[in-house]
Amino acid sequence: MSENGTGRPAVTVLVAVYNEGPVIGDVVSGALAALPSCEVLVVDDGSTDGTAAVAESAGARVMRLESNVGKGAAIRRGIPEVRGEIVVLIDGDGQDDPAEIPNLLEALAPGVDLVVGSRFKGHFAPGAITPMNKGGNRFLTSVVNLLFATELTDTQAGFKAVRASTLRSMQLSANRFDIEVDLLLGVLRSGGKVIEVPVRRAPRGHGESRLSSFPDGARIFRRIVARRLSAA
Ligand SMILES: Nc1nc2c(ncn2[C@@H]2O[C@H](COP(=O)(O)OP(=O)(O)O)[C@@H](O)[C@H]2O)c(=O)[nH]1
Ligand SMILES: [Mg+2]
Repeated sequence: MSENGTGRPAVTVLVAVYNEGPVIGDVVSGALAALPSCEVLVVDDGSTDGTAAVAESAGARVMRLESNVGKGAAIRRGIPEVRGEIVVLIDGDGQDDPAEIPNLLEALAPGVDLVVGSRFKGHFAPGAITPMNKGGNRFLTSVVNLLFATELTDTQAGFKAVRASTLRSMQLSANRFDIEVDLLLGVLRSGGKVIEVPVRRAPRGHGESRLSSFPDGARIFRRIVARRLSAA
């Protein structure tokens, strides 16, 4: 997908990161290799390990937040700044493969409002997720399917494609990892169509997941139930 004649990129790849210095460069350059005309916007959430400088030298536009606000809050801060008409959300820790970005974009056909990269339809490489988090994801996905009459396989995936206009029309409020269901259920609640495409999930190349199974799982569960009640 190329520029759209306005000098603006058609696609913005939006990456919210915290302390991913050793790998963010590969994510940015991988996105630019997969889609040379895209803009990569990195929201650096108060990192202390040089993430912002690495992202910038790999070709990203970097928005720096003074202090750590959480993944959801960082994505929400980035949304007004995206210049593309389509936004690809991808994790900045190297677990998602930027080479798969074109697959997500291709699936964002007319009539489709949100494309989710499903690791359950695709593949988790060994060590890509803990058994606890995998079980938690399956449970939370069953709750969504039950409450929203969907047949989804992966409600916690961060790899997504969505139009900027859709993002801007939603009232997102999640600060942490509950941003994934905030966005997904926001689209479903407004009658939008969500489809999943298979993606591969790699293990983390450095550091550890910042998702805490119980507090974050409980926060996500509460948000799903609250969304269902407010939709009723
Ligand atoms: N902006 C921001 N991003 C974060 C924060 N914590 C994690 N992330 C990013 O969110 C993505 C997924 O985080 P991670 O801890 O690996 O969770 P997991 O992949 O679900 O186990 C990565 O790109 C992280 O850099 C945070 O506090 N703020
Ligand atoms: Mg991760």
